[in-house]
Amino acid sequence: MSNGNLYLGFDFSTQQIKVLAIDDQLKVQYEFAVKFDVDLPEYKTQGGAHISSDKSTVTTPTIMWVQAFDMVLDKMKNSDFPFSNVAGISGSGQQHGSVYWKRGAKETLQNLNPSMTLKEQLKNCFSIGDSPIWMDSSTRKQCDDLEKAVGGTQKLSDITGSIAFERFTGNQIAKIYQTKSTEYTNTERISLVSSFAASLLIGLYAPIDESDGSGMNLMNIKTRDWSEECLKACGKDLRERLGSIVPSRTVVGKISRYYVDRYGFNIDCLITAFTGDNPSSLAGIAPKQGDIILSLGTSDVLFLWITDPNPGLAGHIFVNPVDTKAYMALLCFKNSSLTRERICKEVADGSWSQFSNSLKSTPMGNNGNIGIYFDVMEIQPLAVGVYRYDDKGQQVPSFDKDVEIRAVLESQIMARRNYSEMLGFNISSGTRVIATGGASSNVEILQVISDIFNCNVYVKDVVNSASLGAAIRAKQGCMGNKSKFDDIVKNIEEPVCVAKPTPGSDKIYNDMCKRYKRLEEEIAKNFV
Ligand code: ADP
Ligand code: XUL
Repeated sequence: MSNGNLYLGFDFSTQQIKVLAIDDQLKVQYEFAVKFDVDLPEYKTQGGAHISSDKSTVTTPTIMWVQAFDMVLDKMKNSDFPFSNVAGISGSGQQHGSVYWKRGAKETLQNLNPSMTLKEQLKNCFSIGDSPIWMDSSTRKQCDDLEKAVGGTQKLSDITGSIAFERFTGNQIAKIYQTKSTEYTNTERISLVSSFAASLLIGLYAPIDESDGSGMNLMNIKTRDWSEECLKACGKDLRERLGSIVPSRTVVGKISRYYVDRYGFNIDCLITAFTGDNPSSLAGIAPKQGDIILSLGTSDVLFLWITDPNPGLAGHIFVNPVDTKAYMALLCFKNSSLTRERICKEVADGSWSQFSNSLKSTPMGNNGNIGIYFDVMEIQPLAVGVYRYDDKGQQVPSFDKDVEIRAVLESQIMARRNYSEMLGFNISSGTRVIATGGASSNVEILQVISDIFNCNVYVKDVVNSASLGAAIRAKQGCMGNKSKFDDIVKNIEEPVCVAKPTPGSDKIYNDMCKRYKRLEEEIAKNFV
């Protein structure tokens, strides 16, 4: 146990609230969690959410988050957690979700009584009791309206970093404005899940940070202010309801007296703006400028640290949470591990070592064979189906087992590279790909990634990267504006290099990536 400073990182995620405490060396000292389905069964959530019968409307009771926050703090108290050692706190929240504070709630938030729980005091403070969350997909109409209002799909992406997505907050707010006008009129502040959680801690409405603010289809990612056109398209007097936007490393206040009196926090404990869980994960992995993070979990997610973004129709551009001048891009691919797993089952008896042996026994470029496997509708491109082409570009019904295995991996990784480049990422020989998640344990897969990206691949094992990132950002907040993120994380465990490009790989894959792109474009034409 440490007697020195501690920094807390909360993660308000879909299924639970997690918190971890790190010391000045960024070593994790404590961890606590409250799981919504298990610890708060009275709300009858499934995976932390209520899903409508047609599956399109997905919400979470706002007050459940408040009660879970009471519970996690009580758990810490019952474990004699040294609250007085906490110098700083930050956090992350599932992105896009929104909270609607009722007129008068500010007053309650400012005058919290330490002898009562937050839940008891805030139960009547929300004008909309059920917060829409990122899994919601009920706002197609509002998305279309927004794109039209600003002059088209690409125009919206140029302004906000993303085309209109159903889960993005502006579209969710527009739906509430249109369908629940009394409640909307009664709302004095709209928070994101992240800024809502920070508000609980400072006892005031916390501003939205630039990075999570980028996931709303409302913020201009260049000026980092609300876009007047987008605001106008989504609701009346929205600017006043959203409050200001601040750089992600801003200290938004000191901890509210409530926590000092009730739990023994230090009165000088600083709260740094909370951000989205994906930006926070970027901070937790602590990359260097120019790194690519490739998370190979259920879905493959790419995080890119970029300086010169090129927002398009695919992916999202967010403001970078740790480097105020930079950006991060996020790309999520649906046909990832589960598709690899299916092929592994079908042609390699479900054995990853057989899968790896096939990769070793086939040449880079797969003798010109390319297979595209979209078992489910892909996000980019919007397309579904399985397509195989031989070296002459002729479609063929099947491949040999070893060719099939190399084909699924090569096409997936070529897509990851192509879309990174399309978003403005410049892959150079010094670029590092940092792989995390389940499939990053497979060295042969990492070798293919190294060959296709033509750069070294590293692995880093970070559990809870979002809450770790939050705790690191809490320290960053305490170190003041002049401190550099790189200095703060300089002693953190470095990723380990596990694969280097095979000589000659660039020649093969530069051409093959272009060929793959053309094939993908052809296929996608059938789905417009
Ligand atoms: P999530 O965090 O999304 O639940 P994980 O990061 O735990 O997912 O990754 C799970 C995936 O990792 C599985 O779907 C599986 O396909 C893949 N995986 C696990 N081990 C290997 C391996 N040795 N080779 C390739 N893929 C693997
Ligand atoms: C990102 C997204 C999810 C949520 C949930 O755009 O919708 O990753 O942040 O954690």
